[in-house]
Amino acid sequence: MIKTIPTKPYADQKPGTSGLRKKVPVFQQPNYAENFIQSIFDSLEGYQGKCLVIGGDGRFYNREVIQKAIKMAAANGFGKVMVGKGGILSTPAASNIIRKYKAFGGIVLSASHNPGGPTEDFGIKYNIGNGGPAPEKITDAIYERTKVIESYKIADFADINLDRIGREDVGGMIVSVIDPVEDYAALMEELFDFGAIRNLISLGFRLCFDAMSAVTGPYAKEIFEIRLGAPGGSVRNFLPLPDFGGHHPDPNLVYCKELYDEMMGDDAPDFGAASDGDGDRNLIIGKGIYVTPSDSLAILAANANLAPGYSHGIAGIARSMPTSGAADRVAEKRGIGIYETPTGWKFFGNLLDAGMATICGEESSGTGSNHVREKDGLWAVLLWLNILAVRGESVIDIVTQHWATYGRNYYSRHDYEGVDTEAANGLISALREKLPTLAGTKFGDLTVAAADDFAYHDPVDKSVSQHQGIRILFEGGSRVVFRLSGTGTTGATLRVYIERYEPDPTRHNIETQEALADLIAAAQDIAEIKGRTGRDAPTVIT
Ligand code: VG1
Ligand code: CO
Repeated sequence: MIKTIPTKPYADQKPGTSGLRKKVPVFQQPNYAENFIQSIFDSLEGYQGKCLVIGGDGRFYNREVIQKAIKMAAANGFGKVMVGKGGILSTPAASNIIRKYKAFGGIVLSASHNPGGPTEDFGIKYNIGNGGPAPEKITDAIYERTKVIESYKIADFADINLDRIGREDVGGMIVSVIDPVEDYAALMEELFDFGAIRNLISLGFRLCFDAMSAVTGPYAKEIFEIRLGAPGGSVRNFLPLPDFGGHHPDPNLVYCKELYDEMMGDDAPDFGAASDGDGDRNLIIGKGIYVTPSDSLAILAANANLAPGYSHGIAGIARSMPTSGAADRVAEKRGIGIYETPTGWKFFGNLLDAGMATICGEESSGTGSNHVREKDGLWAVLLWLNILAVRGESVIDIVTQHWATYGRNYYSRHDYEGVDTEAANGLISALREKLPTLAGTKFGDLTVAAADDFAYHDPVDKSVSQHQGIRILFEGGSRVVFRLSGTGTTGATLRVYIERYEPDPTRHNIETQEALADLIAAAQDIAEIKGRTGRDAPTVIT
């Protein structure tokens, strides 16, 4: 039986960088999740009888919303739902399932790198048939719909048993509960030389992967310990917990400090890695060296041909605007395309679909390729392992050789989290006002060459996205970028991205913050960070 339930719009359902993210209690308001899900369906056309993929990162409230989404999919006329066992599907695995089984689209329940639990974060994101996050045209339509929604449709049947793999017919719609890991692991075996990696590990190479009590645990156990033969215990915190064990599942140097310290110690394993809440981010640390995500993107792109999935080379590289230009130098040398997009994976979809880019990346620890349409944490780890196995060198050697060949892009991001929203907006608008007068201005020894508010012109669908970050470019190629986060749920987060290019190999061993000190000071001055936010120092430095 299908019920039509009257509802009232909520004014705050605008999707951000990656779907709608709010605190759990916000989602628990009457009809809040239902309104958003119905608005998704109302913004789509042609899904009658088709398949919808549903899964999430296992965080608190995941199962409840999955049950709602299944019943609403049935009421709205989907023919089939594929859902991960236990409600689990990592973001890249969901993308793979959508593509592999030619589903109409998918609903991914995650707040990614944000904490989970009864008072923490939850999120809902819609992915289209190519497996990627819905483009802005669709997310804008969803938002418009949420503002006027009057009712939603839901079918009246008992909850699905999410813990048993199998198929159920629920009043005309098939619900298929699938193994969340199997298809993903098979795809990884196609792309990478598992034999070579297994061999490396059998020769004593030690790897350590921290799943941060989030979604990658079951994937990493299966892939690293079972298929690649890493000793038991190589994968840590492998049990997905609804509150991630109280940790912040963001794989950066602050929240993975323990792993970092271990990797810098005398008895460090050869390779350390971690992923985030929903499995699309990666942290790579070699023995004695942290690999900046922007460098990792460049190194993976430069060496991808060593993995079977990319042995014919790559067509092009795409990076988000705030990501360092390290990848640009690889593209230039190889004579392949390089694309600069706004922050957020949804902007890569068109380039990947058009075959213009093969590898994409963001400074925020996101790297991926055309194998799915999301960034993919374990993919990045496996590509690193494949490269290490073929080259037979250490991470630190590979990175330093890369710098010697291409030069080094010193890079850091400073985040000011939980800043007063008005103060943050004021800071950005003041910067915007200053833009026309900045060129030629001096900050210490630095002279501003150009300054703008980044706008992206999508070369495929010709859409334009404005206001994607304030860029201050200095003479000599250094730059600072300012933007506000679109994934946070408490106040505002100011992100300051700082970059300097250094071609001289004798100057490649400076501590990053020191190498960037004058730019950091200039960023302070230009944006009046302290005066406007009251903050002396960033909350997170990556
Ligand atoms: C952040 C990152 C961005 C990433 C997004 C989603 O967005 O900067 O690069 O694509 O998170 O990542 P923002 O708007 O907060 O800067 V995930 O792993 O949270 O889905
Ligand atoms: Co994520």
